[in-house]
Order: sequence, then C-alpha cells, then structure tokens
Amino acid sequence: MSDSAHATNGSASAVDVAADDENGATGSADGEGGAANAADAESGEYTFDDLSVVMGTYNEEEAIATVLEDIDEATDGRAEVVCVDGSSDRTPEIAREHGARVIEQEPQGYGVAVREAILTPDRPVVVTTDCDDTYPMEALPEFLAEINDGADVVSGDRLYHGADAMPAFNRFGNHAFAAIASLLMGEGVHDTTTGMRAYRRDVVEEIGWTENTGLSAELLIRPLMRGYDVRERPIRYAERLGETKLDPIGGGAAIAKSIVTVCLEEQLRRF
Ligand SMILES: Nc1nc2c(ncn2[C@@H]2O[C@H](COP(=O)(O)OP(=O)(O)O)[C@@H](O)[C@H]2O)c(=O)[nH]1
Ligand SMILES: [Mg+2]
Repeated sequence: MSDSAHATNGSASAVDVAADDENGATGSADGEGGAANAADAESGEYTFDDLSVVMGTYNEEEAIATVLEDIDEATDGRAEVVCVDGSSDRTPEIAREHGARVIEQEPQGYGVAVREAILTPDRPVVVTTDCDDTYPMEALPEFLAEINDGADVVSGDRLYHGADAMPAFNRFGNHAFAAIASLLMGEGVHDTTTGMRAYRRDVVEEIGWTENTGLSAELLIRPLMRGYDVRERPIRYAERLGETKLDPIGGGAAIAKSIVTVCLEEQLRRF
C-alpha cells in the first residue's frame, strides 16, 4: 500500500479508516502519469462543477430516475451526467427529463458504451457508475475529495464489506479476478470489476483502451501498472433494480481473458 493511500484517511468521512488501511491499492507516484497529474491537485481543489458522472445505460427504466436523483442530491445538482444509451425502453427519455446528456449508441456491450462515456466529458474529473442503483452516489463527495488529495484513480471496493447483495457466483468470480490480477501485477487489489470509480480525465485520455466486457478491469490495471496513484476505497453495494445485462458465465470468461491479456501487455510494456 502506498503512503499516499494512508494520507487520504483524514478526508474519508463516511467510511471507516481501518477499511481504508486495508484497501489502499498502490501505484508508485513516480510513474509518468503520477508525476504529470500532481500539478492539477496543487493548482486548486476540484468542486462538483468539475465533475462528470458517466454511465452506460441499457434498458434501465426501473433504475435511472433513482440513480440520477441520487447524483443530483449528492452534488447539489452541479455534476454533469452523461448516459451512453442503447435502450429500447424509456431510459433515454427519463434521463433527458432529469437533465442528463444522452448519447445514443447501438448496444455493443458494457465497455463500448463506457469507453464512449468516459471520453465524452470536458470536465477534469470523471466518475463512472452503473445505472442500476447498486452504487452509493452519496459517496461522490468522498471520491472527489480523494482526487483532490492527489489520487489519479479512486476505485470503489465492493468486496471489503462483503457485497452480500451480489449474487454468490459473481462474488466468487470477483474474488478470483482480484487474486489473478494481483498475482499478475505483483500488487494487491481487491475489486477489479467495480463499476464505480473516479478518474482524472487526463488518465482516461492518455491510455488506449481495448477491452469490452473486461473494460472495468482494464481501467484499474493499466493505470496501476503505469505508476498512477490508484487507490481502492470501500463502498457499500446494494441490490440491483432491474435485470443484469451481463451474462455471468460468458461475461466472466471474457473478464478473466481481459485481465490476463492486459496484465501481460502492461508487463511487456515495462521492457
Ligand atoms: N449503452 C449500453 N449500456 C450497457 C450495455 N451493457 C451494459 N450496459 C450498462 O452498463 C452497466 C453495467 O451493466 P450491469 O447489467 O449492471 O452489469 P453487472 O453490474 O455486472 O450486473 C449498466 O448501467 C447497463 O445498463 C450495452 O451494451 N450498451
Ligand atoms: Mg451493475
């Protein structure tokens, strides 16, 4: 764990400090990205006006109003919201009614939508979430505070608190993904496939993204292995509203393949 992860504990108001102590993922801040991004934090603190919350949305009409209202409440209505939408139901209309920017895209999988979503905002801090009411939007201020503290990526760790709301098969798979990724990276991580993370926009723009179903793991692994300041932060995980869009077996296999491919690519990049 990096010292910088310890240093953030003071700003971690709604999660327990011991949890952070267990969960600071590491990135030696001496990498190209860590150094380049340090200047941002020094030049002034980001506010909700600097924040974009982005998501892929695919037939989420049961959840979208709740998710967007929670974002508004947590950020005083100041965060920009971007939905990359492939729905055939009323999701995009509801999103627009709630003031979100909607980009229409044929459904092509999680990563195709989320890659478009993270590359769309002009604002300097980008937070991803799923549009299913599983992620705690009330934690947005803490994610932003950690970016202001110097983090390049803040990754919501669902497994720390047990993730009881997650189907057992997925929970087992996520522990296995974390074990494989930790082994291949040589650095311990807890939750490689979380949908809730904050990124400095520079980070998402500087790295080329290749994965689809495995994009969430890629978004953690590449910055970590390139020396960015990546921190995991425990979050609560709730039961989903509406149906999952991920096939657990096919999706799980695709994620495992992405983890191995991306870790090996990043190891080779070091030589
Ligand atoms: N636009 C778009 N969004 C997608 C697609 N597949 C999944 N999503 C969205 O990506 C997010 C993650 O999917 P989800 O079903 O929650 O996956 P799970 O958390 O693994 O069960 C949700 O907000 C989905 O609506 C897709 O093909 N296109
Ligand atoms: Mg989800």
